[in-house]
Amino acid sequence: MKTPTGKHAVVRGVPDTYYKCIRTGKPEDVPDVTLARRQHQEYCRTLEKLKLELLRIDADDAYPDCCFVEDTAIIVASMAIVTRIGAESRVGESAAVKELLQSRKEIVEIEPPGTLDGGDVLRIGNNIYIGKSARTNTDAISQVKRLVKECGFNVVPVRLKDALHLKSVVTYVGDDTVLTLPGHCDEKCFAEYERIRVPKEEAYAANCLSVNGTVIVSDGYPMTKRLIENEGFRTIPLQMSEFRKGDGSLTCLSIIL
Ligand code: CIR
Repeated sequence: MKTPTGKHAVVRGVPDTYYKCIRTGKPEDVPDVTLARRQHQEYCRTLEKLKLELLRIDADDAYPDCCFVEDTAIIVASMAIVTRIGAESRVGESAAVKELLQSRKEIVEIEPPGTLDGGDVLRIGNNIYIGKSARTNTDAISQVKRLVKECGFNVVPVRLKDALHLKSVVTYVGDDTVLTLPGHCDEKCFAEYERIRVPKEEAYAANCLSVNGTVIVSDGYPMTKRLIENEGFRTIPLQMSEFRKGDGSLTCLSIIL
């Protein structure tokens, strides 16, 4: 299978309240909203350079985490599965995304007691890997299984250890190759793919965004960048410091259609 492709990317602005986002880092590492906006702008520009048309949603100050739009919906064929995010302060973020997607996709929704964050969902061809995390529960995974069965997709639950989301520790690079941070999930789930292992000291680099023939990587992780390039992929590094402070990364900032 070749690298993932897309025509559109849903992105959502960084709210004034972003400094209050959910985060687990050092208390003093408060995200700088102005710098986060600059980094977000560069992210958007890069997606456009990669031939994605942006579908923009305004930031909402009521939701400090709303720029992490990936968590609000997953796209499977003609369907948009609107999630129920597993963090209470974020549940309302999905409404604006649902409104935007309804003219393009058939909308279905995760129902309570299911909770699911898009960051836990990794699609590779017909396989949909879903992390069982503190945010995503087995009820939601069963709902996704039922919803996608008819379209021929196979759902694989993946138990996680010490990771916010599945895509914090495993992402798809393309050409049947995954980027993994060892020790955080059962790697046997991904045995059918080539694996690029991220060195422990570059853990944050395990989240990359591969689209339209290029792999966007976080800047400042030279070993991982080199490992990806050695496999023949073209990379573009982006500064992500302010999203890292908010426990988010490259895939979190868009939904690719
Ligand atoms: C959160 O804890 O929900 C946000 N601060 C970070 C979400 C990152 N999203 C993602 O990895 N898909």
